[in-house]
Amino acid sequence: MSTPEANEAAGTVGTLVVVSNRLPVDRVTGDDGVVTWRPSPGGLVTAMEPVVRDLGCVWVGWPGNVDEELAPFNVDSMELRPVSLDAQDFTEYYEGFSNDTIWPLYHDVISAPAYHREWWDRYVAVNRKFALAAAEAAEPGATVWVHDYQLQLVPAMLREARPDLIIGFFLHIPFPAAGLFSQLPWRRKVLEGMLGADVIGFQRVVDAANFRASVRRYVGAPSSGNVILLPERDGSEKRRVLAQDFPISIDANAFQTLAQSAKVRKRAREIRRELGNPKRIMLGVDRLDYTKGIRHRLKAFAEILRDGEVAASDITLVQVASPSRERVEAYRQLRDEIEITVSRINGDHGTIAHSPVMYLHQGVPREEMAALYLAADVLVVTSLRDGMNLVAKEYLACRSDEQGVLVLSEFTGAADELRRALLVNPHDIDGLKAAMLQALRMPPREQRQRMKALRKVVFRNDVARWSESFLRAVEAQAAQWRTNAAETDPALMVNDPVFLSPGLDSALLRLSAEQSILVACDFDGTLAPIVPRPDDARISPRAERALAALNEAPGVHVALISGRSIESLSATGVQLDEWIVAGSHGAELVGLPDAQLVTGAPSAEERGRLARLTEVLQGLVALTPGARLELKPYGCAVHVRQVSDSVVGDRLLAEAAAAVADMGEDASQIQSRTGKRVLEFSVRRASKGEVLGIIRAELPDATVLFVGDDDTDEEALQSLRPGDVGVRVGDAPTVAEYRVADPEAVAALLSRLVNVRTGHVIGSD
Ligand code: GDG
Repeated sequence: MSTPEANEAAGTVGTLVVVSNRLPVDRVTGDDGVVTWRPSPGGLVTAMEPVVRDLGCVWVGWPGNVDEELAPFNVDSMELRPVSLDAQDFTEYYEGFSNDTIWPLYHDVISAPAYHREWWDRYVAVNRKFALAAAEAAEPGATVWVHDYQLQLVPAMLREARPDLIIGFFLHIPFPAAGLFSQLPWRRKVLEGMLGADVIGFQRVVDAANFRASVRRYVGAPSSGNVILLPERDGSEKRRVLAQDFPISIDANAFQTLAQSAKVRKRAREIRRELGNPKRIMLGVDRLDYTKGIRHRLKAFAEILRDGEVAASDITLVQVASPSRERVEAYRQLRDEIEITVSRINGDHGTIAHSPVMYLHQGVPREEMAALYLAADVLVVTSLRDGMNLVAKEYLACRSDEQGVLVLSEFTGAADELRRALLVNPHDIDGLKAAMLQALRMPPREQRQRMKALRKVVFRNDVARWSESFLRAVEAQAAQWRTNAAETDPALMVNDPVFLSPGLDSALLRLSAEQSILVACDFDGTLAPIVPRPDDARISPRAERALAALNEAPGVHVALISGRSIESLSATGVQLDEWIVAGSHGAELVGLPDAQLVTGAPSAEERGRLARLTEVLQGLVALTPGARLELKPYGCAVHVRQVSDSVVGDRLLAEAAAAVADMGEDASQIQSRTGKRVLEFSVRRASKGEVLGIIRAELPDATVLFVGDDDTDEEALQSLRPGDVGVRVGDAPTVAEYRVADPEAVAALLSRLVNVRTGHVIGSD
């Protein structure tokens, strides 16, 4: 059971209740007839297991056999509450409406969805059964986390039965575009069912956006950023629902540890040997499902062999296809087609000693999976549509040797994060063949570079972070609901003392719905109010909290781009560890996701020039009381803010400029920049615009918000592209489209972005 401490850490009240179609366990009957339960395979279970292991929970679900009434029982830290389904429930609710209506419809109608009214009726009835079981299991005020497409009506039913509960709903599969969703005869009822939740989580930004668009169209509820405002209906209160992406992940450390164990490593070597030591092993692991693109993969593989690009004797494609939904017609047909294709490939290209495709229509134990991941030179994921695809992430987590190549369909949720994989459109068989060949021939060095970057993503966004951010969002949303904040229009939701112009506010709303966002801010005068002594500058606490919340949000990166050196930024006490930080106007750069680009120390030539520059300026500055020379890794800055007579200060700046211009050959290599009461010289050419370009090259899909107050920020503002949002602080001339008055307004702006992106409120200090 959950401990109060653990629940408090997750922000939940009482014991967490998880509701999913299947209980996360399979029955095992021993030779002696004794029944035990073991965790079952599958995406949802793999993802939730580590969460539940740490927190404990009550789990409501179907145990897997029809017509069976079971009393609640415990497995490890879970109290399992079985929901019983009869044969007709199974046929109509599970195989029918869930897997033959919703599943194909939500996966872009790869297979035609069937619409039957009796299936729908049964879906409603079974959803009610689950809702009642959850209502019975939940303590007062508890958090209930409902999962997936089989239970879309449960949130509203549960809210009706137990208005005291806090409800989260997570959809593991894609949510289709409004044009497709509109086919569903019960579309409004399904939307209203999901809207019973306080937070609705999706895998991708586009899924959440599709959902909000359908809600707008069929429920008539507008949204502001990620927040949907439900109208009053039948005397019910106005409510706000957060519909946002929370990309799921895996317990990366657990997979890594498993793959590093001596037993699994030995087994990986054995697998290679048992396959006859082929030069290359390619692996596919999927539930046998038409969404996974297994046919496309086999077709491309067969053509590679046919074309003689790879000798059949040099390669084995291991295809694990775990049995799934075997009574649904589309799945039966698929199995037949795949098995015919596999035999054909082996018949055409195999020998007595070697079959190029090793096909396993069976579930394999987790250890064996890890060994397969380790043995595989290439993992191929060719889904035609996939909510996330955990297999891709598991492969990466296992490869601590930094070898192996991931070929990944761009139609998976995972492709949004795993940009350094070889991304493919599986419908384009020539493109897929080319990517497979590139993967098979990739030099170890490039494998390492890509694998390193990809593993960083998986380890950073692991499943603990996923569940934590989801549960935190549910809690935050419910807290506001309880304090009646729901009475307020979302556009005015944060009762902020600072007023943002309507134009800027809509730009933030638009930005908040982008897939990937880079929030880049200058420091002094933007995040930190200008103070007489630069050493005393401090980031405004509200801005810092807002940036931390943005950095935590999926798909958002935070960068600080300052004229200060990184050392001097650190000395102000701002926490830089988690952010991308460009110091000295971009001459220094750390924290990029790829971690390749960290600027090196100054060269000998730069050091010599810097010494000469410092000497010239020190002499001048010493003569003017109040003036200060700031030493930086790549230059120095003459500050005159504290020179009491501004004429004297200006004169010093002019003299400094003239003295540097007189430095002979060095002069042409020194870059100067004018700031607010400061003149800065640098021996390495850099600019905020250039460094913003370097950062965004690493985050090619990101839409940028840049905020700065200084003339040096104009270079960055000038480099913005259509769709980006540029904000200048203060009233100096600017190319930026928007303005705010001061750092307090910047903090309000960032808080607004947090609010519309995540639903969290960052109050004013
Ligand atoms: C749904 C969404 C989303 C599979 N065969 C065996 C086995 N597995 C494990 C894999 C992986 C999981 O099952 C499959 O997860 P996927 O994400 O690849 O796909 P779905 O089952 O379709 O899952 C999907 C997911 O939910 C989570 O939200 O990513 O998009 O469709 O963990 O390792 N595990 C073992 N033996 C097998 O034979 N031990």
